[in-house]
Amino acid sequence: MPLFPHDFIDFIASSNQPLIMGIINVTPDSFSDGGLFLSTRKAIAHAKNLIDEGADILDIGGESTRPGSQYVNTDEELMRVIPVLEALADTGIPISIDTSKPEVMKHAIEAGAFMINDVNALCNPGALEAIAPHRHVQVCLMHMQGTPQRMQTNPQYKDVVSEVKYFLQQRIQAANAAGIALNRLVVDPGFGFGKTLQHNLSLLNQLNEFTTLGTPILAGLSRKSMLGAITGNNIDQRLHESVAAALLAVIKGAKIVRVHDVKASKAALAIYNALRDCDSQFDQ
Ligand code: 9MG
Repeated sequence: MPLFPHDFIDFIASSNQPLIMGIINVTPDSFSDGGLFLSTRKAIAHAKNLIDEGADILDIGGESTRPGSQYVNTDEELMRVIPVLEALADTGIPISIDTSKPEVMKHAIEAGAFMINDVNALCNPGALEAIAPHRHVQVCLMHMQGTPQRMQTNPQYKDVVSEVKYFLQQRIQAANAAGIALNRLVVDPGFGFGKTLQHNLSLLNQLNEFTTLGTPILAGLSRKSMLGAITGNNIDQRLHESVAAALLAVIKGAKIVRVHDVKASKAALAIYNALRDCDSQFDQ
């Protein structure tokens, strides 16, 4: 059933099941064989496929944030994401836009985005102000050390869990001070964003530490190099480890998992849901 804008915050808060966010990249990285028109059509077709597979939310991104990726200017990013967002508006599925640029945030919200997924945690000048007036819009504040271009060059922490948590706490406070209420926020420790394998594992293992921040937790582990570092599999062969990681993130407290492989993740989480429901019946 289509959601009305003001229902989205309730939808996230009240869902007693983990939610699956399907990833849609509208970037030349993923569409190396054609121009923007072809990329747009492929992205829309891919999005419809993920909806059929059971995605609860779609996250559309026009600028790659992979380690070493290059900056995309505002006009180019808008040309990539807005047509895809508009084409999906009548599907009723809540759309998140993965961007750190205030101008893209504003246009995306006007075009019907329910959520902004900012890997820069609204740190860019003007980002807090772009979001604050739109009271139906949810925001994901993600932690990153450094920038995508250089973040994997020797990341350092004394205590990764406390430092990431402290950063997210500060960003929650900044958002609240700008008029963005706590119920509009989601936090994400940013797996792979300026972190070694050991840092990522500590964050996953202690993900439930982040529940005390008072917001839902989003986790994105799908196909990431930390998984390949453990199994030795290439990026296009990381289905099994991605599903395992999504399931573990949920067990450790994630409410939303950001994934490429919706169908497989959905099946794994169905087992989790069945077990959790059986326990709650048992408890009564
Ligand atoms: C855009 N993007 C890539 N990886 C991500 C992750 O782990 N979390 C969030 N929120 N966004 C991500």
